[in-house]
Amino acid sequence: MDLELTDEQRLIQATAREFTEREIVERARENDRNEHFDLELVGKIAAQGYLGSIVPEQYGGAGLDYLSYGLIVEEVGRGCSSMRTVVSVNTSLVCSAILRWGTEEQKHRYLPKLCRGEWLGCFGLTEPDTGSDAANQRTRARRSNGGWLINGAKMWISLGNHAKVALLFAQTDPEKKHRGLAAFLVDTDQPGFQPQLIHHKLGLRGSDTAAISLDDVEVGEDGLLGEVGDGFKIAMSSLDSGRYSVAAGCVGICQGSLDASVKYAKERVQFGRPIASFQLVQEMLADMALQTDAARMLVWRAGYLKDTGQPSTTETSVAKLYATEAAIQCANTAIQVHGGSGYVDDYPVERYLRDVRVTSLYEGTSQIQKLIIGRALTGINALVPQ
Ligand code: COS
Repeated sequence: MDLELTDEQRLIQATAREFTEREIVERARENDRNEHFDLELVGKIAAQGYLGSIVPEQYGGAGLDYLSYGLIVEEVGRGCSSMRTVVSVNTSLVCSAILRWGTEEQKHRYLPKLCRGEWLGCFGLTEPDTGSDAANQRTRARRSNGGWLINGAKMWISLGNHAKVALLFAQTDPEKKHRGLAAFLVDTDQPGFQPQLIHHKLGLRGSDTAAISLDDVEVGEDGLLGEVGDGFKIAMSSLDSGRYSVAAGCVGICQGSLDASVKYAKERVQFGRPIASFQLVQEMLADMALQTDAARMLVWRAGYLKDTGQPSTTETSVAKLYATEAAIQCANTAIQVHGGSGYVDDYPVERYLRDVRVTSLYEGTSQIQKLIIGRALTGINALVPQ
């Protein structure tokens, strides 16, 4: 694996950094304060090509490699995790699934609009009673009039109130357990699809999160993604991409926490000198730098494996586990460096901490990532009674 970025990747990174500074950083605090899902900003992110960067150009995407996608997500994640969530969900959870499992007709119908941001996509796997045990879907799909009717409920769905297309997972035959699951591309503009905005979140207040009830939601046969029975694999393959994207965003939070802390420590004077000159402060900065580097290298490795077509599920879990936990620690340490100033939103670090807390929960908790890694090491599935 070559650790040197290509000239093109450096340009992509620099462009994403400049765009984030100019457009995203400015608005992140106000959107967080107002719990505002900033559709205008989403439009600008789409215009940059960041909603479909790994989608080939023939389907309206930017046709970039995973490493480049990770560089973009890192920068957006440093600026605003709420906007990073839009990029991750639309690109990794929805577009990557259509790209891998869709028919040509489905790819042409959905991908260009999703890449342009004309439509947003959401990913409906989690339910009120179904989180880590993703195979245990309570939502049901039954055949009706040459199509399908879906009934059930989804929970904690990012973009659920604004998405035009929902990738919904549902059980078609409970006897078959995970092999009965199917994935559907559902038009959200129908009366049976009822999203409700979730308020008062600890973080990601500038993102749109919904609880969705599904009451006889209709979808034609052409909305079935893959075959009946592929649903669980489709969900897992989306999460292979989504976890990578979350991890990359967390590298951005690590870097943002470190940058803010170095700057503040050099400016803040106590005992007659900048606090950056104290060994215990330098120790905090060094710990953050270490975690930032390690998280980034793990993300790059996962990206490299994806770009070279190698299995990457375990390495993606390693990257996601490490980067999310590292980012939580970096954001927390950054507040320690900032002291009282870090406790209010004059500086980005308190938002970093609130925003990052969810990353060790969603797209697979840290405990789930450890079980995936443990299973790869031992060959034993800890979720199945031995
Ligand atoms: N890509 C494609 N297929 C995969 C896969 C992947 N990454 N991981 C597993 N599969 C396949 C397996 O090959 C298996 O296929 P067969 O039916 O042909 O045997 C099938 O899926 C079932 O896999 P497995 O036995 O590993 O499923 P488990 O029930 O043990 O669940 C975990 C595995 C726990 C890892 C899974 O349920 C999970 O990731 N849970 C967390 C869910 C999550 O992240 N939720 C957040 C939603 S988004 S906010």
